[in-house]
Formats: sequence, C-alpha cells, structure tokens
Amino acid sequence: MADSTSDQLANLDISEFDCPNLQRNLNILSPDYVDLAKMLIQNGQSHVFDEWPEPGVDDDEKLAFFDQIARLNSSYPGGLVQYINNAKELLADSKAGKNAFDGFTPSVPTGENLTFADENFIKYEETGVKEAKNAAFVLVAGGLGERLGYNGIKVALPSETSTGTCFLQLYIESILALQEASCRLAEGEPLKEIPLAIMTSDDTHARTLALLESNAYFGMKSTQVSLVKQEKVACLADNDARLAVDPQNKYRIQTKPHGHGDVHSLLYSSGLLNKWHDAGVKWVLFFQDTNGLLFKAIPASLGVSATKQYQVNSLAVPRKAKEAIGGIAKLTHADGRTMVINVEYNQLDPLLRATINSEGDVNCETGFSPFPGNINQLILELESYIEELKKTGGAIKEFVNPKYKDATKTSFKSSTRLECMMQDYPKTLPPTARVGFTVMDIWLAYAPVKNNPEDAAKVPKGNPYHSATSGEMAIYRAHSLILKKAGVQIADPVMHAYNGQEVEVWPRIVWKPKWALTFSDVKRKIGGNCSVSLKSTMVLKGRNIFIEGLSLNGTLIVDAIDDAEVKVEGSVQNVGWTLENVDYKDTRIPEEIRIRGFRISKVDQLEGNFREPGNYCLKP
Ligand code: UGB
Repeated sequence: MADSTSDQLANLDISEFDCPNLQRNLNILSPDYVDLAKMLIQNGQSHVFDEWPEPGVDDDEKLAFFDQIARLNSSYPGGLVQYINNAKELLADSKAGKNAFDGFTPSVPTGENLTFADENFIKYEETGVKEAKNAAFVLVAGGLGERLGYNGIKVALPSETSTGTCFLQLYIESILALQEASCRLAEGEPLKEIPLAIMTSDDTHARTLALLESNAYFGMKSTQVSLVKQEKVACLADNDARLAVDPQNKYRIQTKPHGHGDVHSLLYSSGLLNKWHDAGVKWVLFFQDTNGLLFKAIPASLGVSATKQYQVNSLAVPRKAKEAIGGIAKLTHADGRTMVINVEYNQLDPLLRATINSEGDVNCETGFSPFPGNINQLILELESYIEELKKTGGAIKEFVNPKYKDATKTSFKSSTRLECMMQDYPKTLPPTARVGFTVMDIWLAYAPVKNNPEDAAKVPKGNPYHSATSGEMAIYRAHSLILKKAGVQIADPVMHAYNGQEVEVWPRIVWKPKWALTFSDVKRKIGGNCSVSLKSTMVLKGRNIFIEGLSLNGTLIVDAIDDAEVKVEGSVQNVGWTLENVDYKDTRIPEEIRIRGFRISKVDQLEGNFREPGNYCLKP
C-alpha cells in the first residue's frame, strides 16, 4: 500500500466500523492485514466478511484470504483502492450506456503501406535487420485460448506439422537468426544478445517454463529469457464494484484475467525496461502467441520504425469486415483532439453505426473493411516508452463488459472484471507523439491460431478461419509465394476442405529462420531455373544451403550445420509426403493433429544431413 494510504489507515479506529464479523477476528491479523481490512471496509467491501465465523474457526483460511487481498493489492498499479474506484466509474459509464468513444468520429488513417519484394520493402528489411541488435522482444502468452479450446499452452502447438516446430521454438529461432544477422552487419562491435521477455499467467507459467527447460531454451541462453507473470484481478459482483466472493469458498475473492494490457505495468515494475535501456536497447517488439508468420513481417516493420523514428508502430493487415481483429482508426473528437488507435472488433460496428456509416462494420469496394486490421504486433521506441511509463506506472486505460440480467442494468448474470489491452498504450500519449502503423500483405504477416475447428467452420465465407488448419496452410503459402517472387516456378494451389474449412493447399515449403530472414536472403540462395510441384515438400534447415536449378517433385529435406555449405541441384523425384484427412472429433488422434483436420503421411523423401564442416553437393 502507498505510504500515505497506510498512514491514513493507521489513524482509523476499526471499532467504529459496522463490521462485527471482522472486529471479533482482528486479533488473528498482523498490523498489515488490519490495514488491508480497514481499506476494504472504507471502500464499501464489508460484505466480504458477512459469512465469517468466530475466531478459532478456519483461522488459516482467514489469513489466506488476506494473503490473496495483499496480492491483489500489490499487483495492480495504485492498489485495490484504485481498482475499486476505476471499476465504480467504468460500471457507472456502462450502466449509463456511455461509450468510450463518445464524441469521437472515426476516419481511415494513413500509414505506411508495404508491398512485399518491392524496392521500398527490401530497403526497410535491410534497415530492420541492421537495427535488430538494438531490439528486445516481448511475447504475451498469458491467455488461456478459450476460443481455441486446446488443452495445452498455445506456444507449445506445432506451427506446422512438416517439421513439428512449435510456436515458441519458431519465435526463439527467429530472434536468434536476427541476432546473428544483425551482429554480422555490425562488424567490429561486440555481439549483442537480443532479450526475450515472456508474459505468462497462472494458467500458462509452469508449462511455459517446462517447455523452455526441457528444450534447452531452444538454443537461446536461459539468461536471455525473462518470464514475468501477470496476476488475475478481482471480480466485481455489482454496479457498486463490490468484490465477488467465490461461491465455492467464502474466504476467496473470485478472480479473472485482466487482459494483455498488463504487459506494460509488468515490464515497468520488473525493472526489465531500465535494464534493457542500460544495455543499449532502443526498440521493444510485442507479439502474440500463435502467429506463425509474424517474423516475416518484423525486419521491414522495424525498418519503418527506425526510418520514421516512430515511438509507436502498430502492424496491420487488410481487414475483412466483422473479422475478430481490431480496426485501426483515426478518431477525431468534437473538441479537436485526434488519435490513431485500435478500435476493438466488438466496438467498431457500434461506433461506425453511431457516426459515419449506418451499416456499421462492412467491406468497401476493395472487398475489405476500410480500416486496417490490428494484428497486435507493436514496436515501441524504448526511451519514450520508459518516459511515459514513469508517469503512468504502466496502467492502461481499462474497460468493463458486464453481462446484465435485464434492461434495467441493475444486476449481472455473472461477476465481471476490468480488462485492458496492450494496444491501448497510445491512449495516454500526448498528441505530439509519433504514432504510426505499417500495413503488410496478409499472406506474409498474419495467420493466427485462435479458433477451434467447429467455430472456424462457421466463419462467414471469405473471412479468415484463424484455425490450426488455416495457420499451417498459411505458412506453406507464404514460403511458396516468397519463392515464387524469387523466380521459382511453384505449382498453383488447390482448394481442399479439412475440418469443414476450405483452404488453399500449396507445396509444403518451410525453412528455418537462419536460412533466410529477408527477401534478399532468399534471392541470394536460389539460382538457375527451379521448380516445385504441388505434391512436394521442401524443408531447409541450415544457414548455407544453396538451391541451383532444382526440379522438385516429391519430398526433399536438407539439414546442415552452419559450417557445412551445401549446393542442392538436379531433379528430385519420389512419392513424397501426403496429406490425409482426419476428423477433429476422433479422440484417438493427438489433439494437436486432429485440430488441423489432416495428418502428414511421411512415405518417401530425399534427405541430406550434413554434420561435418565442408562443401557438399546434394544431387539425386
Ligand atoms: N493474453 C495474455 O497474455 N493475457 C491475457 O490476459 C489475455 C491474452 P487473444 P484478443 O490479432 O487476432 C487481440 O485472446 O484479445 C495474450 C487484439 O485485442 O488471442 O481476442 C494471449 O496469450 C485484437 O485487436 O486475442 O484480440 C495472446 O497471445 C486483434 O489484434 C494475446 O494476448 C487480435 O488479438 C492475444 O489474446 C488478433
């Protein structure tokens, strides 16, 4: 508790409060817990003691109750008093039907629109790789993934099943490849390790740590990785922001996740931001748990941040109307204030209806919403980020979304809580802040795994499924399209349905991030007339693999250590690997496979393993 609050509470005489159940238990409480009890009563929470029996009964549980209160108090910027006050205000606004965007009119903002492989894009990628040694990465991975309904943690899911590389491995290998490439460009300077922070929660912490430890941190030094755990926040039972007592246990307050916005206060309070600043970090890049394409977008977008000196750069993709991703909008208030900010998907439609379009969230003539879609990859400039957090402590503007029993809005169907989103960080920035965004092709930048097969199959036709099926297929499509741009003849895709979702099936092409991070890297490693047929799978796992005039009709796997330089050429013909439909309801099949709707049958392949330094040629 803040010192001034503690002093005020110390002067209060608890016997004057009308709370007999607490008063008769006072002698079991430490002075700190007595202060917490006073704070609760002062803030309209005496009901939490309604069911408390006399001293001597459940004393341990009573102390455990105060342990929980102490945790809830210390993990929220401004403590529980602030939480309760914020809740009262937001609940009153919600009851009055007041919208957070009242008085604002949305319009379509202008940002940096990038086209893959053009001159501009290549230039930004180069700048981004140079700058990467000054970056720190932050993965928000505290979410349970209720929409996906997967039993494990989402970062442990395979991003694709040709190699089985899980999301966390893909992310770490991408960061290590960026670190290596960036430091190589900064010849003569000492090697810089790019830090990675992972925000976990009670739902994900132990399993994330176990995944890292059982895989030797996927090649990263364990000291490079920091885990910060978000706490849940107290649930609220009614419009007076009375804390909800757990129906199963009268000595506990119900809690729920507070949202990904917690990442800012945690980075600040953990001291990581200052540590990074002292180590020369300039950029902090935030990303989500299941987007297998995101590192394809990072070099260019970091290049944009560095070139334009953006304090905030949000990555975006063209958005389909009603897609469950926020829309980036310029909001202009009647009093002249403006900001460029994410309007969350559930708020965009009512805001548009109330202001500029009676039809709400609809596509325009391009076939997309005019508002770019937020993919929640943010690049913040560290110096100004720290300055801002010194003022706010990392508190992010919150919202509340109570489900009312009826139109009187006097009671809730179930308890609610305050929530916050990491992309709302710019809301407290002054209008002079340099806030921009970068729009990329969807196929290159965004294919999250968020929806379970049943819900994905119900997505309106033409909208992305955001499922394990579409997430994996998007990885193959992106690699195929990149090679196509680099001059490789790639067979056209076919449409096929898996788990009731029609997806484009391309050749299954995957490479490790160290093989190529940028389009220029790809072009350097491909030569001659190359072609890949639709039935093909190609996996490249080495830094120095060069493809020369290859004709691939089957499966080719090349795995080489860094000191082995391998040239692959000629015509590869074999039965290859095939895709077999499986049903997501078939519980005999492992969950991470059946949620995709297909299984890869690895029938035949040409495989080259190069474990000794040297120059090699792989030719069938
Ligand atoms: N997360 C946490 O770490 N802690 C939490 O308490 C909650 C989540 P969801 P959401 O790109 O598709 C976001 O649930 O919130 C992590 C944007 O708000 O997958 O519905 C969680 O582990 C939206 O504007 O997404 O929607 C995960 O890594 C749009 O950009 C991440 O936060 C959308 O993502 C996102 O959580 C999108």
